[in-house]
Amino acid sequence: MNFFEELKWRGLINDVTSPEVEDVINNQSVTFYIGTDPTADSLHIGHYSSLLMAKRLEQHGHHPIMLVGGATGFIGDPKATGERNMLTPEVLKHNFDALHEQISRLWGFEMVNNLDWTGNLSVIDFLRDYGKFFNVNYMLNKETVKKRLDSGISYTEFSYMILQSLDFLTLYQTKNCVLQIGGQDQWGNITSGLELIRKKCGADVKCYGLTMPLITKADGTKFGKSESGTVWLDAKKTSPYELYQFLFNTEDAKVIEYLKKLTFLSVDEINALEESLKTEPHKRLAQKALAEEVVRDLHGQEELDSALRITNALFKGQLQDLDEKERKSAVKNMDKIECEAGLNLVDFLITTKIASSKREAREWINGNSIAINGEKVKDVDYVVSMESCYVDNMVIVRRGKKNNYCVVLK
Ligand code: 383
Repeated sequence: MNFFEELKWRGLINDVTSPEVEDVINNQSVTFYIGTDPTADSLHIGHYSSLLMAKRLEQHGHHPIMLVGGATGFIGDPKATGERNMLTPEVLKHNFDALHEQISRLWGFEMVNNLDWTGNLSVIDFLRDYGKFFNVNYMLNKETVKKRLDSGISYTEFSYMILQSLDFLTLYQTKNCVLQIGGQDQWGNITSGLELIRKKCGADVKCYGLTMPLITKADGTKFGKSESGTVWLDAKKTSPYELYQFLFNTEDAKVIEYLKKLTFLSVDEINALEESLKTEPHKRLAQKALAEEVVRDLHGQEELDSALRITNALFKGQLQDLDEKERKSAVKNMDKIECEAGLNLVDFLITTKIASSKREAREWINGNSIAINGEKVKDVDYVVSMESCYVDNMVIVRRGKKNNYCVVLK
């Protein structure tokens, strides 16, 4: 399998703008770029495979440029669901700085900002030098615009593709950047950039585009949302433990696809995991490998160890072993039950609806199946007070081997 074939095997190629792309990627060394807009102050897991693709190309000898759209962020790439809310300059600056820091820390790519070449462009120059090369009919035929014709699209968002095209042209002219990559939603923007380059620099210019398939869940919906919302790459927004859990819970039907797209595990390693998924699915070795690889890549070995400690502690009920920060992570996504402080254990189990009768509560306690914060409690008169808290004002109750409850004392 050559490099391009491996990318195909990983499911990372949706489309290319010419058959030459395969040779360019396999046998040449070129400068390419990928762009992202500062719509939030962190990338999310949906961006991750695209950035790993840039890393893969870099490892094969190509030079990546990461564009953070300080200009395009003001405009907003049209999305099918409707017009975007405009971000204020302050929010954009905050997001831009955060993304800049995150991307350089995680991948160390060379970075550019399209505000540097569009910030001082006058509207007359924009219309004469670039607008003139865009046929409205051509623009109307692009998927992203077409999808919005019924619901409506502002002139602002309609103009977005001209700005992204101007970026490709500028990077081609100033950095000899000959390839733009992006998700399949970027096809229209990438191809209109190529058109602009040809019109401005000559039809024989060798520039290319490559798109990657969007990652979906087994039911066809967008990948990257958990019960608690978007899965972010920033540990302050999504803890390494939450990320671990999110990936560990991947459906069997999707886990091999995600291993191919989101990790650097080799073809042989992934094939072995696929075999294990077929013959011993209960071991969840593929899910485990996926979660470990991604958490380690993004947050490092120490945070991975900590995520594993939390997972293990909740699984085995050995909660005492966790430190304060781990305890906070562990309880964050548990369902919370509220209860007053100071009840004896039997009344406590009933008020929290963990037990449905006093008899049941006593049976469980006497049968040694109730633990508070990881310690078995056999005394029916045990009082659940503020002193019993595991972290902040929360108590963890465990019944048997499977049920954990997080009770918030008031
Ligand atoms: C801006 C200026 C350029 C080139 C690209 C851009 C951003 C681009 C865009 N990208 C998405 C984003 O910002 O909207 N118009 O969130 C996402 N990307 C990558 C990938 C993806 C795309 O950052 O498909 C998913 O992650 O291309 O939706 O000159």
